[in-house]
Amino acid sequence: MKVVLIGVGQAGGKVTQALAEFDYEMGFGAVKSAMAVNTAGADLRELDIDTMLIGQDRVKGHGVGGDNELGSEIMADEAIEVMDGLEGSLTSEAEGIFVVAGLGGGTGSGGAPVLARELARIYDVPVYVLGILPGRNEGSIYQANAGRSLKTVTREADATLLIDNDAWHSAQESVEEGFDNINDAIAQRIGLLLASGEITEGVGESVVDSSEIINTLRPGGMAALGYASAPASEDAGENVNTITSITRNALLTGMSVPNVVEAETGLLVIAGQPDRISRKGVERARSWVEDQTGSLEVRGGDFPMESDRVGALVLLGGIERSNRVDEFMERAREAHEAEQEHQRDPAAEFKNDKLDNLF
Ligand SMILES: Nc1nc2c(ncn2[C@@H]2O[C@H](COP(=O)(O)OP(=O)(O)O)[C@@H](O)[C@H]2O)c(=O)[nH]1
Ligand SMILES: [Mg+2]
Repeated sequence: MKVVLIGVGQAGGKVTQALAEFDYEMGFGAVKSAMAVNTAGADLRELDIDTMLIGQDRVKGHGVGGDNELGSEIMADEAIEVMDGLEGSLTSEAEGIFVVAGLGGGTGSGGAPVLARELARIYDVPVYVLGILPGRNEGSIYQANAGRSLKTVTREADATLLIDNDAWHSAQESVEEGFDNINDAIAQRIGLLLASGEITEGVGESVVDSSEIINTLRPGGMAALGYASAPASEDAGENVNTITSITRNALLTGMSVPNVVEAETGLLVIAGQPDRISRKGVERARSWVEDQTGSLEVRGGDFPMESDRVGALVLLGGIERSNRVDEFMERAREAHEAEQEHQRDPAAEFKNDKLDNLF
């Protein structure tokens, strides 16, 4: 699937760059262009893709802190300039636009929904948001920001592909230490998904094409991606169980949003050497995904590539009703309420021993 990427904010820019680099290094050619937009000049200077500084008149290149309302105001004022900056890259070739952002901060959190809305007004191709959710250990302001942003972004984007920062980092490292590794994992997995719709060599009927990705994201709302891989035998007949077990791992332990069980749609992509991919394994794996998610619309396809491993990518569309998303929204709501309470309850400040005696 040929895409244009626009990163908004710090996480957005870094993940966009990681995706563009992975696509380029692998020679896939799915990423047609990549640009990063930010209110913080310092964050942009760390990138080597095209960049655009916005909000200079208001924050003078210093960023918006965690103020996502300011982030959204600035984007509303300058979305036209941002889109002008993209003009050359949004050729007739692009099949979709991905706005990439961390939803817990300020610039990306506030800016991504506004930019998605403006892009959707102008372009016919679908506008998706690749949204990063803060991990459990991030502060309550991040949770509250992300909750608010998630609501808006799912309304404005054609679909929002979510990645929980707790999902794809190894247990040994903290989220902060692990950002580069998480970004690499995101780049590889999303990168493979996009590339899977691009392979035309050695095509069999079973090869994935872009429209299957688009159709899987068609329900809108929230989407998630899972991945797992394992060594493959040279004999396809011996890989039946390998394919079913990597599919199970992708869905049960490898999802970008953990514990998603129900989905409206699914796409199962099996990546590997064509003569190692067992048709029987693929069919079994696909009907298992249908059973597991309750979806009656699970597509399937191969992604032929040179490797002695096989990989399973599971894209799920319309995941609103998952426990993990509910849990996140609950966390965000609590954080938001705590913040409100803090702001509007001056009485809380009088609750100390000295004053108790006065009443
Ligand atoms: N996966 C990932 N998350 C990040 C990275 N940098 C920041 N984040 C997370 O993204 C959210 C927003 O932070 P940031 O992008 O710095 O905010 P912004 O620059 O104001 O949009 C927070 O929840 C961060 O924890 C990164 O490089 N990778
Ligand atoms: Mg930051």
